[in-house]
Amino acid sequence: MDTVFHGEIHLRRYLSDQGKPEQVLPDWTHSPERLVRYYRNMVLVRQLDYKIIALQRTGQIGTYASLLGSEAIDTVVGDLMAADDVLVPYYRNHALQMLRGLPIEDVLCYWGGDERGSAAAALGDDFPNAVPIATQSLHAAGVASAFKVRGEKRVAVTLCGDGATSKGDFLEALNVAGAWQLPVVFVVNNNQWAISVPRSIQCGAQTLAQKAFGAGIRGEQVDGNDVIALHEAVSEALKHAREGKGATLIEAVSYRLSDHTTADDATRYRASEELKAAWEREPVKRLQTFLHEQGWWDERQEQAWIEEVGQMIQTSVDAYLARPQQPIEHLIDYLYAELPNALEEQRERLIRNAQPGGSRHE
Ligand SMILES: Cc1ncc(C[n+]2csc(CCOP(=O)(O)OP(=O)(O)O)c2C)c(N)n1
Ligand SMILES: [Mg+2]
Repeated sequence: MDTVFHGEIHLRRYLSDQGKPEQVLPDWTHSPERLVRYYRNMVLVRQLDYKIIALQRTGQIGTYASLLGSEAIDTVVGDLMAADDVLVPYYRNHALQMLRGLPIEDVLCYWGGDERGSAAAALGDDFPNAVPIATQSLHAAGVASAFKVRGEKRVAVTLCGDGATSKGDFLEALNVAGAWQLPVVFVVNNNQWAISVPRSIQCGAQTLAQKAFGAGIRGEQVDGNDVIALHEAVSEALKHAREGKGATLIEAVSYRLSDHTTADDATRYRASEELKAAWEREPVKRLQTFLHEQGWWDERQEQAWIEEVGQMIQTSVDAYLARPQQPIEHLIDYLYAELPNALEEQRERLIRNAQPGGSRHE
């Protein structure tokens, strides 16, 4: 019998759980600039995450999906994408959107149920968050098709969760990306949980990266808590796509350190030992330890940075809270370019019935 297909999935990893190099590091890590930038961004978005949860708990923002545990993935992808690439995110990518230029105030608006957060001018050609699982994978394939047809050297980058890879939309997107050699990068944030469903019962495959094989595109696994490994994998995937060689699927193995959202209580279905073990390999501490060993981190700088980002976040929170309430018709205004008649009637009714002075987050 002849072997007609041979495939292997590699796991890319440079830093151990404790932040120690496990193999020869790439040259760019020999100077601090980029690594320190990665670290500072991860500290910023983690501080923001804590703040948003506090806002939700005090009724000042809506249901929120924490980014805790995915700081490294968003930071590296956001840093490496070119300005004119297009990001097609899911609901756990606000750190990445911020790196692409979305002001914190608009991030807060989105989670506060204010449509203006998704319509922000700063998004440029980037898409707003997708909440319907895996639909964004197809949108990204569509964007990449347009780039290909127009002969533009741009890349569509899309992210989704482990659970999303079980959806038909995701597999269809991979398929067309392979069939048409599209300039698209699929990044799967495998945080081990799809709400209360663990990775082990979501799919029979050993890795999610191997789903790339069925579509004829590149696929690899990377330690999603290791910025160096992520940097290498994402750079290669972007380069491959930009050179017209086609798509890549990167499975970034991470862990959801938070509840699914603020509407969830993970203690009801997840063992505390598992969470405790995940905190031992989380991305921020791992990079901090590495930087410390290089002499590129100290406690004094850390405190100064935390204070600086704290003020930055507070200024944005103040601006968000001071924003005039969005008009009620915004519920409908962002749905269609041209409103169908039935919605036009509903819109008018909404305006007629609007209570003056209604509270922001009832
Ligand atoms: C089409 C669709 N079905 C179901 C849901 C409800 N839902 C919201 S999040 C989620 C789990 C997603 O898990 P995963 O893809 O692993 O992403 P994570 O939230 O863990 O980052 C589900 C089923 C939805 N939003 N959209
Ligand atoms: Mg998940």
